[in-house]
Amino acid sequence: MTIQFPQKFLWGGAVAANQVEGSYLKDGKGLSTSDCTPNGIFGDIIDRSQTDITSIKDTAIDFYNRYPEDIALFAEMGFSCLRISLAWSRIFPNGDENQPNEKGLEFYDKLIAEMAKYNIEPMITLSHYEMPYQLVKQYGGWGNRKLIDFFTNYAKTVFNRYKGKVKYWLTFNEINMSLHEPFTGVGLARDSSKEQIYQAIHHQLVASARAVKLCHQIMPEAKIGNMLLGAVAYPLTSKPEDVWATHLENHGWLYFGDVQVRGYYPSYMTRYFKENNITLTITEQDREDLKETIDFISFSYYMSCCGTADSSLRQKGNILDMVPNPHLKASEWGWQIDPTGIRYLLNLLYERYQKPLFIVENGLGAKDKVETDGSINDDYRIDYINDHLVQVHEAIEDGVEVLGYTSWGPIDLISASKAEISKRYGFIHVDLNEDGSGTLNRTRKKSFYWYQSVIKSNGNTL
Ligand code: BGP
Repeated sequence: MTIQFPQKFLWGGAVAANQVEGSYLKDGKGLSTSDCTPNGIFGDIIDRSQTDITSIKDTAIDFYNRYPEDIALFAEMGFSCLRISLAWSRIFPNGDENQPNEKGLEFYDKLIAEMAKYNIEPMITLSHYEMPYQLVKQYGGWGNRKLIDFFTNYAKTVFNRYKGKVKYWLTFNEINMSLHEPFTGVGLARDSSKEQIYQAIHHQLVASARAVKLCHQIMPEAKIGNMLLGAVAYPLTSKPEDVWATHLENHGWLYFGDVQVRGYYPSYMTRYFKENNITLTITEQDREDLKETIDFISFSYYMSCCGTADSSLRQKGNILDMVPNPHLKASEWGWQIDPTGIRYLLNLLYERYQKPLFIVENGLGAKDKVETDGSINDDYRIDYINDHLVQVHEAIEDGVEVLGYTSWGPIDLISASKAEISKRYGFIHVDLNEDGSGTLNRTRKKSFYWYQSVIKSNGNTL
């Protein structure tokens, strides 16, 4: 079949502030929760205001200073969209100020203007795995209802600043991840009770809905979506108990989408809360706020997993605990490779919600070998993305409305889970080693030219 993506399909890449920017205290930026997990989101939580240590994230790939060169390289690949995130702690260093840090905003003014030079549509995530650390220390993170107002004030500030310049917005990155990593997700201690975590998530869902409302009021022409970790599970066997366990497993992440698209908690969650003695404080105003729903759904997809009634089969995955699929191969990091899964997920979400979808993360983390002539022949990365994009096209043929595709880490960046640089996703190589040494020079990998031709042909060279 000749492959052609829709005319206005957006092609590009996605990065997150704390994984690329560096300059972690520059120009008035406050400490963020990400700064306090120097070894990645599953590593130790360290109060950096008290302890003098360093992290590879402090400099990261120095995007804060090198963004003009990087945006030019993205433009050379033909990007029509770039997903970035704002570091909330650059704009509100402590999170609870009334007035923003002008210097922090100026950085994003320049970054957005740079994208505009090349007609690259920015997509902005308001909170990607970080928040001002002071909000955790002083208020107890999202466990405190006050965070709804702080977040709303932050959202309002940036919506007013970037109206007319930024059309695509996302509220919280992988909002369902909080169930697995509560510190990074909602600023809670890892040993928090289920009730505390669900309450904090509730506050975040309300804050998200309030941001959606503000976005609609301030920028009626813009579109705002949620962001889910697309952790789709297949039944491990056809045993009815495994099929049902899988159904429940999928509810564990779909409920976020259900609240954000439908505007209320689904009945299966009411039952789950009741059966697990979880009592949430949900006010009438919260219920009203939740009714403001998103315009599109975005998600990350790296792998699928299996559901089973036998919980002893669970293994520690990288981001999630999961049951591996015996029919799939895995990456060097144990992430199982399943291109069909993205077609399945796109169809599942579209049938469930009938809302446009945006794939905002997908890609292969791998170790790259730099040849003596400096070239990097990353055929494995090309194969991974090629096979996934073919399935995205299949889903479009199935009738799913897909707005665009931003591959994760189009330039090598610091990994979220373990703060490594050797787990590389980029089409662009960054000369940086695990010990922080390296020139930070950027070079084009083989996949750079491959993705460039895919974009130029609108998918025809897949
Ligand atoms: C997603 C996060 C990203 C990103 C990606 C890959 O869960 O939204 O921030 O890093 O996963 O994960 P990792 O960096 O651990 O390979």
